[in-house]
Amino acid sequence: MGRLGLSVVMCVFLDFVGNTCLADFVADYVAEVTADNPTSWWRFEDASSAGGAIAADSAGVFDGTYSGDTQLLKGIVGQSAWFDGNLDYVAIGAMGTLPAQGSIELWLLADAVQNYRNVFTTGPLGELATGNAAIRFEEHATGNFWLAIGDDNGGMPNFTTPLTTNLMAGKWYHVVVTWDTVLGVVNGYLNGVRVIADEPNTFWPAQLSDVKIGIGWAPWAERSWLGRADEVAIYEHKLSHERVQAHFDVVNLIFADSFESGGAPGGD
Ligand SMILES: [Ca+2]
Ligand SMILES: [Ca+2]
Repeated sequence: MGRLGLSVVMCVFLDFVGNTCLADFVADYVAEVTADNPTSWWRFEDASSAGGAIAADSAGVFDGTYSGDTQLLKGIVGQSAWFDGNLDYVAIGAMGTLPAQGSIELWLLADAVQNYRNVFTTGPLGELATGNAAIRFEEHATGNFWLAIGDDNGGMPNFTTPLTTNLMAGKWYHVVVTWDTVLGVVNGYLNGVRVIADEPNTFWPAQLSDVKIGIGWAPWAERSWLGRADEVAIYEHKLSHERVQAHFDVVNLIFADSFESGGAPGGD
């Protein structure tokens, strides 16, 4: 067992005897995200997801609603939302005009890596007509996990450069996308590493028209996320690489041994 592994054991032990080690980790993560002033932040620390319960926006006014049979399970920071791959999602709704610059951050875990599952969208479930009028995250069975950004007419020329070509089931990943409609570029980060670097983009949705966590593009089972999402945040500015790294590092400090094999720990 390496030094970091030992520190995790000590952390759990200290937590067991009443020390605040794990609580400190959560507080540290909250502090790092709060320092960047998110517009909205869905943490899934809610008491229940049953019967259309509220998914609280910890930073703003856009509380969501748990839909389908979305469950609350162990997350990367506290609880996460778990989606069964069959029309579960958290409905946020309209959030207004797409900011000229912004960021979307989330942690995800796929139970299986399969075609077309979307973990997040800013737009409608409109299939070819309007399903692309969004910023979306989609996985394919090849292991590709990438962004689709389209305009209000449903135009979406290509997926971005993949955030990873080897998405693995049962691993947590930290994902951040930043956009700049003035410069016409997208940046993407996976586990703190910038993997999409100033990629040109000219297709943008005008609105954050129908934000949802756990589904995208179409109201179909195959477009539904199978796995977890946690700590989903939207910012009306671009997170710098340094700030993305700072958010990731809080978790990496605790779970570094597991990240070395390609991702953070699996679920419970
Ligand atoms: Ca959480
Ligand atoms: Ca379901």
